[in-house]
Amino acid sequence: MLSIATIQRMGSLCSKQHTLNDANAEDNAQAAEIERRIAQETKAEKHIQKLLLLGAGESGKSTIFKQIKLLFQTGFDEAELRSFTPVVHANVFQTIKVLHDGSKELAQNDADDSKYVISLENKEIGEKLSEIGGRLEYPRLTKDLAEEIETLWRDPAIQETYCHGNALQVPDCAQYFMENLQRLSDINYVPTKEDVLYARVRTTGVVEIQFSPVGENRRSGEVYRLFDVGGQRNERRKWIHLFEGVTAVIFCAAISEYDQTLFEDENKNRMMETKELFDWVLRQPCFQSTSFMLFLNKFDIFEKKVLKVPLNACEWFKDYQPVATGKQEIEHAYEFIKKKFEELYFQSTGPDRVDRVFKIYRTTALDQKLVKKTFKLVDESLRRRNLIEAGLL
Ligand SMILES: Nc1nc2c(ncn2[C@@H]2O[C@H](COP(=O)(O)OP(=O)(O)OP(=O)(O)O)[C@@H](O)[C@H]2O)c(=O)[nH]1
Ligand SMILES: [Mg+2]
Repeated sequence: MLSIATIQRMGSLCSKQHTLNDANAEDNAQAAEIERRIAQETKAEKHIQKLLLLGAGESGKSTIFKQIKLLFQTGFDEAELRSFTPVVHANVFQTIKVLHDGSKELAQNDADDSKYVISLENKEIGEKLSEIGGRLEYPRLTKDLAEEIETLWRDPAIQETYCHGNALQVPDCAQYFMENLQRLSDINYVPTKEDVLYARVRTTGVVEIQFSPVGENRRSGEVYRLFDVGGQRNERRKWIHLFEGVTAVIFCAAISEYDQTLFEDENKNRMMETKELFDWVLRQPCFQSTSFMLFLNKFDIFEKKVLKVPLNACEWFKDYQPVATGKQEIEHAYEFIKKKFEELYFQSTGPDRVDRVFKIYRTTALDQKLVKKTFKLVDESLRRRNLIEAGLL
């Protein structure tokens, strides 16, 4: 429907006499403006579906958010890509500090401590980089610093620490950035799309985008408004303000984190925190008829880890029994976790909510094709649900 103001403006436009070129130009500009407004108003009339990304810190919410921006919205222009340079460089300094300080800690605690002792010639570099990594503001990553970081990264003690770093807070982007130090320290460095997806920055507050997943075979799809929030404990009190009128919660659970502890509380296992958080979200009165899309994320890390670290490192998975090796074992372990979440869902879903939609997806948020495919399924499921609610199915 057009607004009265728009119709009035159209009327005055139609009665104009087109004599001069500049008058024509003005008319064209006005017509374009009207078209823009009509498009805007038509869009506003459509029912906008509210989607909420929830989950603990580092579960991958912002990475999914970035992918949606890349897939269905404007993507990142050069200025936006450049704005990630300090984040990428910060991730490099943070990583090397965690590994350096962690190796010292492990060397003290472990009986077989020699494997964590940094070689003599790298000791000084290590102290210097640890000091830089502890600063509030990091310097730009120069070629010289990158070289020193690379030297330390290659030190066997640091490699050993990285392999046993589950008790430390090593970011998941560590290896990727360490393997790209030369490129990242180039004077003309501009982060790539991949760098942006790997970049880790803790979300504080709420961010949102509006988009429509227009597919190849449809001219216009649903309009979604997607909200990303911070998942660490002190961020969660902001969530509640967003709980009204939510079509679907996309809950991210990082399944690779079953042997890790929280960034904000090193005595708490990350998977146990996710379990309690999912349970809490499921029981929220506002979500009585909200759909739940559970993303079992970080599958790429999970499939490598699960063959080395037994699932029962986590209390929730104490009853896990491995059955095979290789790919078969990975599938078995994944299905076990999926079942645990299913059980939790049904335990935490009261009889008054049995008709809400619950779907589980295996995801790797860094994998664009997979995220696209997954979101298509989410979209289909939500559209189907709308038709059922409208009595059309
Ligand atoms: N390998 C791998 N890394 C991932 C995946 N998903 C996210 N990451 C990385 O994990 C880190 C944390 O991801 P974020 O998207 O920032 O996590 P978040 O849930 O938004 O965290 P908060 O904002 O603190 O709540 C980033 O470095 C991501 O690149 C995944 O599926 N696989
Ligand atoms: Mg985030």
